[in-house]
Amino acid sequence: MHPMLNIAVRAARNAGKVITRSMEQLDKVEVESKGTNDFVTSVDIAAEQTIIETIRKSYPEHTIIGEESGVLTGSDDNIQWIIDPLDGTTNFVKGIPHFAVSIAIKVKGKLDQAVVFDPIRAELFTASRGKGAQLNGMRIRVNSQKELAGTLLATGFPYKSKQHSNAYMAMFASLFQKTADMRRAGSAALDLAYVAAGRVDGFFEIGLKPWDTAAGELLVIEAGGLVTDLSGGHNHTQSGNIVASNSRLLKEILKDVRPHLGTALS
Ligand code: 2AM
Ligand code: CA
Repeated sequence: MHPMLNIAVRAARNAGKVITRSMEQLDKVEVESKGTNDFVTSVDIAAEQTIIETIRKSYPEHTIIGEESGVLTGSDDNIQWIIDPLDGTTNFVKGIPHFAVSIAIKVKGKLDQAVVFDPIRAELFTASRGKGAQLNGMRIRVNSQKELAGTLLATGFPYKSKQHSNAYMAMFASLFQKTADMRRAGSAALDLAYVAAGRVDGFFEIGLKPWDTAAGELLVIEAGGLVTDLSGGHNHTQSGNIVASNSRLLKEILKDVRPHLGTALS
């Protein structure tokens, strides 16, 4: 295993312990509102702190971008760790056991290593640039489904950007007519990991942040899939609007998404 991936896995497992321990005493977890429909808990902060400490022990010079801490610039800005300590915070707060720790490493702006860890199921998704993607050490691949008929797509609702509700619902309605069914499980990092593992055939969502998707994106690419924005371009990290699937099915998904983009989305 790549030495940086090794540390990322250690950091994710350490954060996982913080999260599962707190889950047993959910009544003691402090929940604060960061903004409309946006929560942060004492656990998000503690888990992020654990990850940062684990990284800093081995790589004090690297830059770290965390959902809760923002940018911690190191002396070597060529290597950036992009971390979401608890993806699926709403699930966690409600006691729904579906969330993950997401850690990605970019080298000179390119995704290089990725970990998505589901501490409840002890499922560790990993990817290294050019070396494929794994679930608990076993190679995973995206599905090869070519048409929407019979597919299961994962998605998330734009709950923090409700101005896009109508456009989103129109995309959803159009896709729903053609697919077998949809899943809205509440963790974008796990949705992408599930695309990589072939558990779902594709994923689309509006208004995500870089730490929600960075690790999942490398998982999907290394599992043989493709990640684009809603127009089929490569602006998804900036826009937060994302589609992931195998390349054939992704084109089919875009056909139902594009007519509803309007001017504000891409
Ligand atoms: P979080 O739990 O870390 O906030 C739910 O749809 C998933 O999307 C979660 O992964 C959640 O991450 C993430 N998410 C973050 N911002 C979002 C937004 N503006 N709209 C929808 N989902 C968002
Ligand atoms: Ca997140």
